[in-house]
Amino acid sequence: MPSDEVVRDTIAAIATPPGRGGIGIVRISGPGAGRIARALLGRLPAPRLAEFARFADARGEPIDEGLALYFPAPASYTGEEVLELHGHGGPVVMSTLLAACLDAGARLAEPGEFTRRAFLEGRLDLAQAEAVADLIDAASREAARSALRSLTGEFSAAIEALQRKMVELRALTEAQLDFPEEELDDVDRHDTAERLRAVRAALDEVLARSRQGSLLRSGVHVVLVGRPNVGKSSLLNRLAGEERAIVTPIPGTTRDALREPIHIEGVPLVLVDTAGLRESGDEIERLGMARTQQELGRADIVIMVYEAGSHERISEPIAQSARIEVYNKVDLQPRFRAPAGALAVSAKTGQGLAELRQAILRTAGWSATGESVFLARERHLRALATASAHLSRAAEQQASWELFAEELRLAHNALGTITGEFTSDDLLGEIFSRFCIGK
Ligand SMILES: Nc1nc2c(ncn2[C@@H]2O[C@H](COP(=O)(O)OP(=O)(O)OP(=O)(O)O)[C@@H](O)[C@H]2O)c(=O)[nH]1
Ligand SMILES: [Mg+2]
Repeated sequence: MPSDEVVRDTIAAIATPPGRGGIGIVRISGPGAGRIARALLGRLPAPRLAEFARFADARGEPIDEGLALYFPAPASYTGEEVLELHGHGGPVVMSTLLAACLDAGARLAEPGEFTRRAFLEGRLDLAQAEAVADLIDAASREAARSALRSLTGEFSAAIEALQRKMVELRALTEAQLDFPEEELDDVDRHDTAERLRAVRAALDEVLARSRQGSLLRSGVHVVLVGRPNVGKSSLLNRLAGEERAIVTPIPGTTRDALREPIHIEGVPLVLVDTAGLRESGDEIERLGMARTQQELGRADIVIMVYEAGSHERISEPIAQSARIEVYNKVDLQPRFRAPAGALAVSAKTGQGLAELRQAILRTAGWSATGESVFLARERHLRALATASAHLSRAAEQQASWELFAEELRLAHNALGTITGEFTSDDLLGEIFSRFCIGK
């Protein structure tokens, strides 16, 4: 993306999290960074060398001492002149240091503004900029690994490879536009059809890897439901590996929905324990059951828990989310066989729990193929799906080169929104406003 021609102001923000820490960093970016260095440190530090310095305000009052790092443009995070002041990470020190930068001519950065500038300066494409936020927000090791892959450009490279194939195909078809239809021979048609097939297959593969990766971002909602006392809370505790929910032999123990974030093989899930469903019960229990219904509305996966050997079923209609049927307490019914498609488990002994974990992952759409996945966002999935729809329309348009080329162009543009080649200011605003200040 080309840099916009406006002269930018100089921004400053505390880049480290609020609170107390050994080190706190104030980051400054923009054409005035050098001037601010002179104002606070009395000199311009040597480029890219950590220098010990005293930080003082405009009246010469000392604020702190620490390291100063100066990056001349364009070799910096934002591509602009950048100054980092590493002081002691106390809230008072940091806000005084920041105030001194503002006095010296900087303005407070908006959320995500450093990364937005990096994007505008062409240091990162849009998918990489998003990966910065995803890496910081990663909820599991697996999510962090995938975010890092996007940050280093692996996802963008896959998108660009698809775009290149589309451009080749467009060039080929647009050359045909100059000839009357009847002069085209079948060889050309066959060749384009073959190439289109290859692009579609490659796009489908990227889409599959992205769908998988999107699971690492979103955190799948898994809701445990069943009649009272079947062992829902016990199963939650088992899956969480901790005694989170209260378990008693009294039916109706769980009154309120309890959410517990867990990981299975690095995939983040939110496990929700609910109040058991039954007709009777006091007012609290009825309110609890109303919450159960709410949770069901939000569920990606519902785990229906039954007691092995019991014929009690849930009478309430359950939302049409993907479901897993589980028969618990099989330790009490050693001869019990679960019906086809259902699992026999014991929260007490742990029997069947590994299978349950695998079933949850499978139902969520996760397949451990060993193939690296892309930590895609909803926005990316939509763009890929749009591109895929245009390609399938192109496949139907082979009688008309104009329409065929047009569908290819639209598919190419849809992919361009991922890396930010074609994006509106509104979209940029929306993406970067979700960052924290200082990123
Ligand atoms: N033997 C055996 N007992 C179990 C098993 N799972 C749960 N229990 C017992 O069954 C009783 C009910 O367990 P809970 O986990 O509280 O059941 P719940 O479905 O959450 O019940 P409510 O919150 O009342 O809806 C407790 O006494 C548990 O110890 C199991 O796998 N085997
Ligand atoms: Mg319970």
